[in-house]
Amino acid sequence: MIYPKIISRIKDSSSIAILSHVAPDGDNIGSSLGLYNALERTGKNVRYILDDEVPRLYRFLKNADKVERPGTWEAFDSVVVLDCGEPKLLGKCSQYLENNFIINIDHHISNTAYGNLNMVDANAAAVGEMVYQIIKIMGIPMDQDISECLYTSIVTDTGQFQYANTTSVTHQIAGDLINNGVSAPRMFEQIYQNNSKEKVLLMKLALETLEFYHEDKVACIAMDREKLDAAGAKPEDSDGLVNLARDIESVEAAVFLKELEPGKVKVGFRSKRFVDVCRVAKQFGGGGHIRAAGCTVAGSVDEVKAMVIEAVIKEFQQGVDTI
Ligand SMILES: [Mn+2]
Repeated sequence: MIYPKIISRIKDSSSIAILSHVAPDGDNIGSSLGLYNALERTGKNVRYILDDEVPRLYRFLKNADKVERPGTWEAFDSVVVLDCGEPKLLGKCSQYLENNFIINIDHHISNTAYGNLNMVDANAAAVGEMVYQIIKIMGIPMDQDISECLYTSIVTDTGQFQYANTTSVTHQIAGDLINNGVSAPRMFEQIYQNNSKEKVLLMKLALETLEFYHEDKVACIAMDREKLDAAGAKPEDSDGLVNLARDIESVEAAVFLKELEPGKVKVGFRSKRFVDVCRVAKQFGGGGHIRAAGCTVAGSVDEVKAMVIEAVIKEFQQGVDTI
């Protein structure tokens, strides 16, 4: 059990930096701001440093405007890294891992245990669940602001409570957060009924690229720079597009390709019941979860597509039905 060591280290630290990965998602922002708000209430000198912008959908969370961009290296009593499988995903914030005490709190099965203290629980639905436990054990009151942050973390990383990572504990925590002031309908409206026009246009262009493989069990969406630019979309607007391919009756595994720049393609994988997409992503230097993973691959969109689709189809022979 690593919790007690982490809790005493946090208690003994007066200056604390919270870091998480670039291309931030709801779990990353929600768990980081949840911990930030909790530690701020205890009077600690806490900073949340992120090498990216807070996506528009999450800016309603308390103190989202306090998120700082990385500058030059600084010393902290502790650096808490949340929801981040490996240091390279921190972008310029990886510099703060040098000569600082690192507390690594994560739920990615591919986590490389790069911290001085590591709390990696691949069964946690979201890092927000782990931060919830830490805040509870520290005895910090779970107010509405903290609760909204943690609820955002949990509702986004469970796909609105639909994935197999959602346990009775997940629902119990969500229930407690509602008891502490979260309005679930308000959160859903804020996060899921709030798409920009550009994002919906991007969905339309994405569906034009939809292709099927392996007797329609694999579906793929591929966005080159031309399409991404035509929609006028922000980088975060492609979050969730992979679900358009996954949520098709015949499909077990979905692949989403996004051209970051010529010769560099970001790939997202999702599966439903038996294909281990984390194993696929690892073959290309990435990682993640069994049902949701990603990697960044060198090559043209068409070259990368051919490679990753072949790898996904091979993985079908290994799969064991888990539902
Ligand atoms: Mn997460």
